[in-house]
Amino acid sequence: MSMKGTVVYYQPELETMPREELDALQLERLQKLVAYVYERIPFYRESFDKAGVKPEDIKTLDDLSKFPFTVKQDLRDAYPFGMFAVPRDEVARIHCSSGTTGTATVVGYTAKDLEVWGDCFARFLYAADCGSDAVLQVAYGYGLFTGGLGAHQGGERGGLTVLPMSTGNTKRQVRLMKDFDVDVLACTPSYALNIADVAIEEGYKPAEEFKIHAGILGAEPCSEGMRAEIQDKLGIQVYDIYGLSEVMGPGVACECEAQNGLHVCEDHFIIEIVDPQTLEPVPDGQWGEVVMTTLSKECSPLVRYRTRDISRIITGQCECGRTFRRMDRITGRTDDMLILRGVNVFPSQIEEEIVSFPEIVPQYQLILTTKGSLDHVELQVETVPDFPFDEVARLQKLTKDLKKALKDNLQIAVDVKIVEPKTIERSEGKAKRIIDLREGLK
Ligand code: DLL
Repeated sequence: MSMKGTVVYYQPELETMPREELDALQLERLQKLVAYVYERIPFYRESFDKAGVKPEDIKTLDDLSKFPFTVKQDLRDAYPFGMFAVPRDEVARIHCSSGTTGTATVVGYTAKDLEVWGDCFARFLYAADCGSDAVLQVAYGYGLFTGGLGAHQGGERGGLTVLPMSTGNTKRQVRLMKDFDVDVLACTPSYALNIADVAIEEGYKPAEEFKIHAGILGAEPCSEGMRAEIQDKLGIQVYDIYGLSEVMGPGVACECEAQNGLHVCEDHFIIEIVDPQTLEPVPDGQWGEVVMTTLSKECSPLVRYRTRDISRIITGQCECGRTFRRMDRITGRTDDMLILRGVNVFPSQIEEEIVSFPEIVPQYQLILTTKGSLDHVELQVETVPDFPFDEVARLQKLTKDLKKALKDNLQIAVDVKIVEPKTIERSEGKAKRIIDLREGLK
């Protein structure tokens, strides 16, 4: 189905606001925000005082770069409610990060914060040609993770019919997708592929038989090849959606019908891209670390939060007419970047190579171990179900070709192990691509 020519706005007065007005709105909100956090959150008072900056120093949007960053550890140090700017009785909901890599980070929302969050998500449901008559299947996890409830309230706010599936029970996801004439699916790309595969295994032809036309898929990197595979199998357009719990949850930025970069909801967030080494802002178009400032959050506002995600600003006006600037798809996180014999590589780049082989499915894991004093990487990939696995010569050739592609295109030398279909565990949420068994890192 082609989306060409379809432009649907949910809040047109904001989404297509002339740039000068948007800049003025951002400046006004930023001045208020900086004064608000200085007054209400001891961490910001101390951090601004230490850096020798005062809220009054924000005279233009560029002045933001004089202010200190906030990092994840600052949120951990404030556990549980030290970063809340409102009293507890004004907190309508609390979400947390999983805490698997340390103390959980806690994020609170006032009733107004939840409304804004819903609006941000709803904008992109409309951009994906889903109006109030659409059925939204939410297959992100519900709970402390922001995916499920974030998509849910976006659907409710936009007036859609919401199907709160959460993750798992994949056969049932498929059945209800068909029986309830679902129009749009919200889940991670890896789970969308899993759902598509199960639908096909169950004997359906979802691309032809299902009504669904859109997927709002995010929470993890997804290569263009993987996107194409999901689009083909389900017969949908896939829109990439970005967000993180600390900053709000899903809906900070999302693709429009042009599928060329993710529009940042700039009425509620300021995006900066900084060089991860020097921490200086880089020019538009240059890759670096995404830094986010919230403009309207009441409970958990953030100034210059270092996300660790790598992206860049896409320059120029989008053909859809939205004036919000676009960020490119996230290639990875600074902390997920592998350095293999001096070559920097993100798992998503490896995924791009894998999906170019028709004999291999986009399921893979990178197993990191220690061999002597060196890190060793084994890439495990799986063949398509009808690959003749017992034909040793074909298997050897495939292994060799994949190794060569990785060497030629990414300049990396890794061991490749091709495993039988269905060996690699399927994802229902964020896919686990890296298994780190290196000594000292457990
Ligand atoms: O993943 C929020 C979310 C839910 C976004 C549903 C989109 C859809 P966290 O669990 O805090 O929040 O993880 C945030 O996930 O810093 C990125 O590294 C990664 N991430 C999120 N969206 C994308 C995306 C949610 N579209 C972390 N592409 C972020 C690549 C993404 N990575």
